[in-house]
This record gives sequence, C-alpha cells and structure tokens, in this order.
Amino acid sequence: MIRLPAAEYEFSVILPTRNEAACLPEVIKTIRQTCGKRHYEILVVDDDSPDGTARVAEKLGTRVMVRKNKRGLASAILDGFLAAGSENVFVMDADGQHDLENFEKMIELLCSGEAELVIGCYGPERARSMGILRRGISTGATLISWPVTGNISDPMSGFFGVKRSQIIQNKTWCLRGFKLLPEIILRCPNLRVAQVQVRFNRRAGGQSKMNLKEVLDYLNLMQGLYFEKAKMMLGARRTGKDRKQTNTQGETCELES
Ligand SMILES: Nc1nc2c(ncn2[C@@H]2O[C@H](COP(=O)(O)OP(=O)(O)OP(=O)(O)O)[C@@H](O)[C@H]2O)c(=O)[nH]1
Ligand SMILES: [Mg+2]
Repeated sequence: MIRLPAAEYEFSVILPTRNEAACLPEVIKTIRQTCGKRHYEILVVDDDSPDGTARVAEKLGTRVMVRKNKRGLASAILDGFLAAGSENVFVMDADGQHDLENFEKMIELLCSGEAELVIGCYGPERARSMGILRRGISTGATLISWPVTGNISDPMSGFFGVKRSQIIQNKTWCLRGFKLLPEIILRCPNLRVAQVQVRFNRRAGGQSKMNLKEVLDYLNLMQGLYFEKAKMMLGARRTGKDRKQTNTQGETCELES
C-alpha cells in the first residue's frame, strides 16, 4: 500500500463503501459543496463492490482504494487511515445519512487542535428513522458499549474525525465487525474529545449492510474490549514492541509501523 506523507492535505475524508454506487455521487457533491476551496482529499475505500462503486468514485475524481481480498467496515476504515494524506482524518458513511450541516464546525475543532477526536452525535430523528428492530439493536449496542466508552453520548457513530497519528501509533486492533469508534475510544483514552450534534438523514439509496453477522461480530468485539478494559483497569496492560492484544477468538491485527 502506498502511504502518502500525512501532512499533504488540511484534512482527509474517508468514505468506506460496499455497493454504494447509487449514493456516492450525491454524497461527494455535498462534501465538495460544504468544503469549498479547502485543501482536502476524499478517499473512497471500496471492498471490490460488484455494483461498480469504485468506477463511479474514479469518475468523480476521488482517490480510490479497492480492497480485493479483504472485507469489513472497521478494517476498511483502518486501511483508509494508513493511506490518508493528512493528520486530520474524518470518516463518514457513503449513503448520505450523515448530514454535513455541522461538518464545518467539526473540521475547525479537529484541524485547530482544539479536539483530537470529534464525534458527530445523532439527534433523536435517527431513532425515528429506524424500524423497531433496528432501533432496538442500535440502543442495545450503545448500552453495551458504555462500560468501555464512558460518557460519550453516541459511541456507535460512524461520523467522526481523529488525529491520524493517534491511530497509527496504536499497533494493535481487534478489527472485528462494523464499529471502529468504541475501539478508538478505548485504545486512545487520553484524547481531547468534542461531540457535535449532527442530523441524520434517510439512506439516499442502496441498502444497509447491517445484518445478523454484524451484530454477532459486534458482540464478539465488545467481549474483547471488555476484557481489554478490565486489563487496563487492573494496570496489567502489557507494554513493549512485541505487545499483542487478542480478541476473544485469539486473533490479532498489527499495523505496519
Ligand atoms: N469498505 C467497506 N465498507 C462498508 C462495509 N460494510 C459497510 N460499509 C460502508 O459503511 C457505511 C455504513 O454502512 P451502512 O450499511 O449504511 O450501516 P449503518 O449506517 O450503520 O446502518 P443503517 O443505519 O442501517 O444504514 C456505508 O458507506 C457502507 O457502504 C464493508 O464491509 N466494507
Ligand atoms: Mg447507513
């Protein structure tokens, strides 16, 4: 993977995609309208979507990373961080659900250094936009994460910005399932955090990728993070170059340095 110097842009926007060809043009147009003449990049991290998402992204003139042999939202985001050409990196969904009304504010907070982690927190309209089952899953997932994520109001958010160096310097990630933010909050505990309310729109097209497997992966991830949190609280965190942290299936993922 080619890694650009992390200071090339004021900020990077990572859009993880799996079959989002229908939504991507509008999402990219909105980002461009919102960001105006700022010096930034959009990086689409696509898991070889059969609907031609990568081709659409290329036509729109964004950077595109196609992952042929890998799948998974959390790992796609991590690969985006590795490839990003800025220290200030934002992640958002490519389905139009994240309203960019307050994105400018999030950019200012992260780029000025006032915050090192900026989280777009959804308002009550998100719950109203979901069916009962999806709402139950979302509420349950948030409740389960709180022992790990503390007083963050929306640790399940897929819209956030964080200093790239904080992610890169942490060598080990569970990378299971759909959600990366709870793991960032746990593994980077000393960040200055800002929470910004964002509106939540209906999906602009395509289909949600949330399914039973993602729910089970999430439970597996949380089990691993609980274990990690307990170790941290007991002060038993191992240190050193060869440190490895395992999830409940004994898997590890180590970032290249
Ligand atoms: N690269 C990559 N992107 C993914 C994968 N799964 C989901 N995504 C993308 O991640 C973003 C969020 O996925 P969604 O299916 O909208 O999930 P969600 O917003 O949490 O769930 P809904 O509220 O039901 O839409 C979208 O841009 C997806 O295309 C994956 O396995 N790989
Ligand atoms: Mg979505």
